[in-house]
Amino acid sequence: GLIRKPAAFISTISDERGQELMYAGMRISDVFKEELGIGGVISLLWFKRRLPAYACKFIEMVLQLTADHGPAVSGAMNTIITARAGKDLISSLVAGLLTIGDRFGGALDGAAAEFSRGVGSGATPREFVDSMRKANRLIPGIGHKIKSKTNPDLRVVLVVDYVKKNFPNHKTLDFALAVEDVTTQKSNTLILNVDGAIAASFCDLLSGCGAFTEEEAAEYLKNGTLNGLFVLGRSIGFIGHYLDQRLLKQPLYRHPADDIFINMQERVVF
Ligand code: Q5B
Repeated sequence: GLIRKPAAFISTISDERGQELMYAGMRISDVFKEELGIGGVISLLWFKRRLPAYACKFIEMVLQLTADHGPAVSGAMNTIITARAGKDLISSLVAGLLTIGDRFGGALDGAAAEFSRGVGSGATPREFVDSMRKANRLIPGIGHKIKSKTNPDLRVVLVVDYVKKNFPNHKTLDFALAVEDVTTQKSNTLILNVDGAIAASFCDLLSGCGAFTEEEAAEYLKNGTLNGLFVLGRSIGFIGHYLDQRLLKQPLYRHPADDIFINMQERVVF
Protein backbone atom coordinates (compact mmCIF):
# COMPACT_ATOMS: atom_id res chain seq x y z
CA GLY A 1 0.00 0.00 0.00
CA LEU A 2 0.86 3.67 0.00
CA ILE A 3 3.28 4.61 2.78
CA ARG A 4 2.85 8.12 4.10
CA LYS A 5 6.03 9.88 5.16
CA PRO A 6 5.89 10.94 8.80
CA ALA A 7 4.58 14.51 9.14
CA ALA A 8 6.81 17.25 10.54
CA PHE A 9 3.82 19.14 11.94
CA ILE A 10 0.46 18.20 13.37
CA SER A 11 -2.36 20.74 13.29
CA THR A 12 -5.92 20.22 14.50
CA ILE A 13 -7.77 23.55 14.28
CA SER A 14 -8.24 24.48 10.64
CA ASP A 15 -7.98 23.07 7.14
CA GLU A 16 -7.77 25.02 3.89
CA ARG A 17 -7.02 22.11 1.54
CA GLY A 18 -10.55 21.28 0.40
CA GLN A 19 -12.97 23.36 -1.58
CA GLU A 20 -13.92 25.25 1.54
CA LEU A 21 -11.96 26.55 4.51
CA MET A 22 -12.83 24.67 7.70
CA TYR A 23 -12.57 25.89 11.30
CA ALA A 24 -12.49 22.90 13.69
CA GLY A 25 -14.47 20.87 11.18
CA MET A 26 -17.01 23.59 10.42
CA ARG A 27 -17.29 25.09 6.94
CA ILE A 28 -16.60 28.82 6.80
CA SER A 29 -19.93 29.29 5.00
CA ASP A 30 -21.71 27.64 7.97
CA VAL A 31 -19.84 29.94 10.37
CA PHE A 32 -21.65 32.79 8.63
CA LYS A 33 -24.92 30.93 8.01
CA GLU A 34 -25.16 30.22 11.73
CA GLU A 35 -23.94 33.71 12.66
CA LEU A 36 -21.25 32.44 15.02
CA GLY A 37 -19.60 35.85 15.30
CA ILE A 38 -16.08 36.36 16.62
CA GLY A 39 -16.96 34.61 19.91
CA GLY A 40 -17.98 31.52 17.96
CA VAL A 41 -14.86 31.66 15.79
CA ILE A 42 -12.70 31.83 18.93
CA SER A 43 -14.62 28.90 20.40
CA LEU A 44 -13.75 26.89 17.27
CA LEU A 45 -10.13 27.96 16.80
CA TRP A 46 -9.06 28.14 20.46
CA PHE A 47 -11.24 25.45 22.03
CA LYS A 48 -11.95 23.26 18.97
CA ARG A 49 -15.65 23.02 19.85
CA ARG A 50 -18.81 25.04 19.77
CA LEU A 51 -19.59 26.72 23.05
CA PRO A 52 -23.08 27.72 24.20
CA ALA A 53 -24.36 31.09 22.98
CA TYR A 54 -23.95 32.76 26.40
CA ALA A 55 -20.27 31.70 26.44
CA CYS A 56 -19.60 33.05 22.91
CA LYS A 57 -21.31 36.29 23.89
CA PHE A 58 -19.15 36.50 27.01
CA ILE A 59 -15.99 36.10 24.89
CA GLU A 60 -17.18 38.96 22.66
CA MET A 61 -17.96 41.03 25.73
CA VAL A 62 -14.41 40.48 27.03
CA LEU A 63 -12.89 41.57 23.71
CA GLN A 64 -15.01 44.73 23.70
CA LEU A 65 -14.32 45.56 27.35
CA THR A 66 -10.57 45.07 27.05
CA ALA A 67 -10.22 46.78 23.65
CA ASP A 68 -8.83 49.98 25.16
CA HIS A 69 -8.39 51.86 28.41
CA GLY A 70 -7.07 55.19 27.24
CA PRO A 71 -3.66 56.43 26.11
CA ALA A 72 -2.06 56.56 29.57
CA VAL A 73 -1.71 52.81 30.25
CA SER A 74 1.72 51.19 29.77
CA GLY A 75 0.91 49.41 26.52
CA ALA A 76 -0.80 52.32 24.75
CA MET A 77 2.09 54.62 25.77
CA ASN A 78 4.61 52.22 24.27
CA THR A 79 2.58 51.95 21.06
CA ILE A 80 2.23 55.75 20.83
CA ILE A 81 5.93 56.42 21.45
CA THR A 82 6.91 53.76 18.91
CA ALA A 83 4.50 55.18 16.31
CA ARG A 84 5.92 58.67 16.93
CA ALA A 85 9.41 57.26 16.35
CA GLY A 86 8.20 56.57 12.80
CA LYS A 87 7.89 52.82 13.13
CA ASP A 88 5.31 50.76 11.24
CA LEU A 89 2.01 49.33 12.53
CA ILE A 90 3.35 45.91 13.50
CA SER A 91 6.37 47.30 15.38
CA SER A 92 4.15 49.78 17.26
CA LEU A 93 1.58 47.10 18.08
CA VAL A 94 4.23 44.68 19.32
CA ALA A 95 5.90 47.40 21.42
CA GLY A 96 2.56 47.84 23.21
CA LEU A 97 1.88 44.14 23.56
CA LEU A 98 5.28 43.53 25.16
CA THR A 99 4.23 45.50 28.26
CA ILE A 100 1.40 43.06 28.98
CA GLY A 101 2.39 40.94 31.94
CA ASP A 102 1.90 40.31 35.66
CA ARG A 103 1.30 43.99 36.51
CA PHE A 104 -0.47 45.34 33.43
CA GLY A 105 -3.20 43.39 31.63
CA GLY A 106 -1.50 40.02 31.96
CA ALA A 107 -2.73 39.12 35.43
CA LEU A 108 -5.56 36.94 34.12
CA ASP A 109 -3.70 33.63 34.09
CA GLY A 110 -2.32 34.21 37.60
CA ALA A 111 -5.72 35.37 38.89
CA ALA A 112 -7.44 32.28 37.45
CA ALA A 113 -4.82 30.01 39.03
CA GLU A 114 -4.99 31.68 42.45
CA PHE A 115 -8.77 32.17 42.69
CA SER A 116 -9.43 28.56 41.59
CA ARG A 117 -6.82 27.35 44.07
CA GLY A 118 -8.61 29.40 46.73
CA VAL A 119 -12.00 27.90 45.86
CA GLY A 120 -10.58 24.36 45.70
CA SER A 121 -8.77 24.65 49.03
CA GLY A 122 -11.93 25.48 50.94
CA ALA A 123 -10.10 28.40 52.58
CA THR A 124 -12.15 31.42 53.55
CA PRO A 125 -11.41 34.60 51.56
CA ARG A 126 -9.70 36.01 54.68
CA GLU A 127 -7.50 32.86 54.99
CA PHE A 128 -6.71 33.09 51.27
CA VAL A 129 -5.62 36.75 51.56
CA ASP A 130 -3.56 35.96 54.67
CA SER A 131 -1.85 33.04 52.92
CA MET A 132 -0.86 35.29 50.01
CA ARG A 133 0.44 37.94 52.40
CA LYS A 134 2.42 35.31 54.31
CA ALA A 135 3.94 34.13 51.02
CA ASN A 136 4.78 37.80 50.32
CA ARG A 137 2.82 37.71 47.06
CA LEU A 138 0.43 40.19 45.50
CA ILE A 139 -2.93 38.70 44.58
CA PRO A 140 -3.20 38.71 40.78
CA GLY A 141 -6.46 40.34 39.68
CA ILE A 142 -6.62 42.62 42.72
CA GLY A 143 -5.71 46.33 42.71
CA HIS A 144 -5.87 49.20 40.30
CA LYS A 145 -3.90 52.41 39.75
CA ILE A 146 -6.96 54.68 39.37
CA LYS A 147 -10.09 52.60 40.01
CA SER A 148 -11.34 52.06 43.55
CA LYS A 149 -14.40 51.37 45.68
CA THR A 150 -15.35 55.05 45.31
CA ASN A 151 -14.45 55.22 41.61
CA PRO A 152 -15.65 51.77 40.49
CA ASP A 153 -14.55 50.17 37.24
CA LEU A 154 -17.78 49.85 35.24
CA ARG A 155 -16.18 47.18 33.09
CA VAL A 156 -16.09 44.97 36.19
CA VAL A 157 -19.71 45.83 37.01
CA LEU A 158 -20.74 44.77 33.47
CA VAL A 159 -18.86 41.46 33.76
CA VAL A 160 -20.31 40.65 37.19
CA ASP A 161 -23.86 41.49 36.05
CA TYR A 162 -23.58 39.38 32.91
CA VAL A 163 -22.08 36.38 34.68
CA LYS A 164 -24.61 36.44 37.50
CA LYS A 165 -27.48 36.59 35.00
CA ASN A 166 -26.21 34.08 32.44
CA PHE A 167 -23.76 31.54 33.91
CA PRO A 168 -25.10 28.35 35.50
CA ASN A 169 -22.56 28.77 38.33
CA HIS A 170 -20.24 31.55 39.39
CA LYS A 171 -18.48 30.22 42.46
CA THR A 172 -15.01 31.48 41.44
CA LEU A 173 -16.33 34.98 40.72
CA ASP A 174 -18.18 34.95 44.07
CA PHE A 175 -14.93 33.95 45.80
CA ALA A 176 -12.99 36.70 44.01
CA LEU A 177 -15.62 39.27 45.06
CA ALA A 178 -15.38 38.03 48.65
CA VAL A 179 -11.58 38.42 48.43
CA GLU A 180 -12.17 42.01 47.28
CA ASP A 181 -14.28 42.58 50.41
CA VAL A 182 -11.22 41.62 52.47
CA THR A 183 -8.54 43.50 50.47
CA THR A 184 -10.55 46.74 50.25
CA GLN A 185 -10.55 46.85 54.05
CA LYS A 186 -6.84 47.67 53.72
CA SER A 187 -7.10 50.13 50.83
CA ASN A 188 -10.05 51.07 48.64
CA THR A 189 -7.90 50.68 45.50
CA LEU A 190 -7.49 46.95 46.19
CA ILE A 191 -10.61 46.12 44.16
CA LEU A 192 -11.25 43.11 41.97
CA ASN A 193 -9.87 44.54 38.73
CA VAL A 194 -10.85 43.86 35.13
CA ASP A 195 -8.21 41.12 34.76
CA GLY A 196 -9.39 39.41 37.94
CA ALA A 197 -13.10 39.65 37.15
CA ILE A 198 -12.65 38.20 33.65
CA ALA A 199 -10.31 35.48 34.90
CA ALA A 200 -12.58 34.32 37.74
CA SER A 201 -15.59 34.35 35.40
CA PHE A 202 -13.74 32.37 32.76
CA CYS A 203 -12.90 29.69 35.33
CA ASP A 204 -16.65 29.41 35.97
CA LEU A 205 -17.33 29.32 32.23
CA LEU A 206 -14.84 26.50 31.63
CA SER A 207 -16.06 24.44 34.58
CA GLY A 208 -19.77 25.14 34.19
CA CYS A 209 -20.60 25.22 30.48
CA GLY A 210 -20.52 21.43 30.09
CA ALA A 211 -18.12 21.50 27.11
CA PHE A 212 -14.89 20.67 28.96
CA THR A 213 -13.65 17.93 31.25
CA GLU A 214 -11.91 19.14 34.42
CA GLU A 215 -8.53 18.21 32.88
CA GLU A 216 -9.25 20.09 29.65
CA ALA A 217 -10.33 23.19 31.57
CA ALA A 218 -7.16 23.05 33.69
CA GLU A 219 -4.98 22.65 30.61
CA TYR A 220 -6.54 25.67 28.85
CA LEU A 221 -5.93 27.76 31.96
CA LYS A 222 -2.34 26.53 32.29
CA ASN A 223 -1.58 27.31 28.65
CA GLY A 224 -2.21 31.06 28.91
CA THR A 225 -5.60 31.21 27.18
CA LEU A 226 -6.89 33.98 29.43
CA ASN A 227 -4.00 36.39 28.90
CA GLY A 228 -4.60 35.62 25.21
CA LEU A 229 -8.05 37.19 25.54
CA PHE A 230 -6.57 40.44 26.89
CA VAL A 231 -3.85 40.45 24.22
CA LEU A 232 -6.41 39.96 21.48
CA GLY A 233 -8.80 42.59 22.86
CA ARG A 234 -6.17 45.24 23.58
CA SER A 235 -4.60 44.79 20.12
CA ILE A 236 -7.72 46.57 18.83
CA GLY A 237 -6.91 49.62 20.95
CA PHE A 238 -3.18 49.60 20.25
CA ILE A 239 -3.83 49.57 16.50
CA GLY A 240 -6.25 52.45 17.07
CA HIS A 241 -3.57 54.42 18.93
CA TYR A 242 -1.05 53.75 16.14
CA LEU A 243 -3.48 54.97 13.44
CA ASP A 244 -4.42 57.98 15.56
CA GLN A 245 -0.78 59.07 15.92
CA ARG A 246 -0.18 58.69 12.18
CA LEU A 247 -3.27 60.72 11.29
CA LEU A 248 -2.27 63.38 13.82
CA LYS A 249 1.23 63.44 12.24
CA GLN A 250 2.78 63.46 15.70
CA PRO A 251 6.54 64.13 15.82
CA LEU A 252 9.26 62.08 17.50
CA TYR A 253 8.68 62.04 21.25
CA ARG A 254 11.41 63.03 23.70
CA HIS A 255 10.61 63.00 27.40
CA PRO A 256 11.20 66.36 29.18
CA ALA A 257 14.51 66.17 31.05
CA ASP A 258 13.04 68.03 34.05
CA ASP A 259 10.71 65.06 34.60
CA ILE A 260 13.65 62.69 35.03
CA PHE A 261 15.69 62.64 38.22
CA ILE A 262 19.22 61.79 37.17
CA ASN A 263 21.31 60.72 40.11
CA MET A 264 24.86 59.76 39.18
CA GLN A 265 25.65 58.91 42.83
CA GLU A 266 23.52 55.81 42.35
CA ARG A 267 25.79 54.35 39.66
CA VAL A 268 27.12 50.87 40.22
CA VAL A 269 30.84 50.79 40.95
CA PHE A 270 32.56 47.67 39.65
N1 Q5B B 1 -1.16 45.80 47.04
C1 Q5B B 1 -2.40 46.94 39.67
O1 Q5B B 1 -0.66 49.01 42.11
C2 Q5B B 1 -1.30 47.32 40.62
C3 Q5B B 1 -1.96 44.25 45.75
C4 Q5B B 1 -1.62 44.53 47.08
C5 Q5B B 1 -2.24 42.44 47.72
C6 Q5B B 1 -2.45 42.96 45.47
C7 Q5B B 1 -1.21 46.31 41.80
C8 Q5B B 1 -0.90 44.91 41.33
C9 Q5B B 1 -1.79 42.66 40.87
C10 Q5B B 1 -1.60 42.60 39.36
C11 Q5B B 1 -2.86 42.91 38.60
C12 Q5B B 1 -3.81 44.01 36.61
C13 Q5B B 1 0.05 47.39 39.87
C14 Q5B B 1 -4.32 45.41 36.83
C15 Q5B B 1 -4.78 46.20 34.27
C16 Q5B B 1 -5.58 46.60 33.04
C17 Q5B B 1 -5.99 48.07 33.03
C18 Q5B B 1 -4.86 49.00 33.52
C19 Q5B B 1 -5.22 50.47 33.70
C20 Q5B B 1 -6.36 48.39 31.59
C21 Q5B B 1 -1.62 48.71 41.18
C22 Q5B B 1 0.06 49.72 47.40
C23 Q5B B 1 -0.21 48.79 48.56
C24 Q5B B 1 1.03 47.96 48.94
C25 Q5B B 1 0.86 46.68 48.15
C26 Q5B B 1 -0.67 46.50 48.23
C27 Q5B B 1 -1.21 46.27 45.79
N2 Q5B B 1 -1.71 45.32 44.96
N3 Q5B B 1 -1.75 43.65 48.05
N4 Q5B B 1 -2.57 42.09 46.47
N5 Q5B B 1 -2.79 42.60 44.23
N6 Q5B B 1 -1.95 44.03 41.28
N7 Q5B B 1 -2.72 43.68 37.50
O2 Q5B B 1 -1.79 51.12 42.84
O3 Q5B B 1 1.52 47.72 52.69
O4 Q5B B 1 1.60 49.83 51.31
O5 Q5B B 1 3.29 48.02 50.91
O6 Q5B B 1 0.23 44.58 41.00
O7 Q5B B 1 -3.95 42.44 38.91
O8 Q5B B 1 -3.61 46.14 34.20
O9 Q5B B 1 -6.29 50.92 33.33
O10 Q5B B 1 -4.35 51.17 34.30
O11 Q5B B 1 -7.48 48.06 31.19
O12 Q5B B 1 -5.51 48.89 30.84
O13 Q5B B 1 0.66 51.10 42.21
O14 Q5B B 1 -7.14 48.24 33.84
O15 Q5B B 1 -2.36 46.37 42.56
O16 Q5B B 1 -0.21 50.00 44.30
O17 Q5B B 1 1.89 48.60 44.18
O18 Q5B B 1 1.88 50.88 45.30
O19 Q5B B 1 0.67 48.97 46.35
O20 Q5B B 1 -1.21 47.82 48.20
O21 Q5B B 1 1.53 45.61 48.71
O22 Q5B B 1 0.90 47.65 50.30
P1 Q5B B 1 -0.50 50.41 42.81
P2 Q5B B 1 1.17 49.63 44.99
P3 Q5B B 1 1.90 48.33 51.38
S1 Q5B B 1 -5.65 45.85 35.71
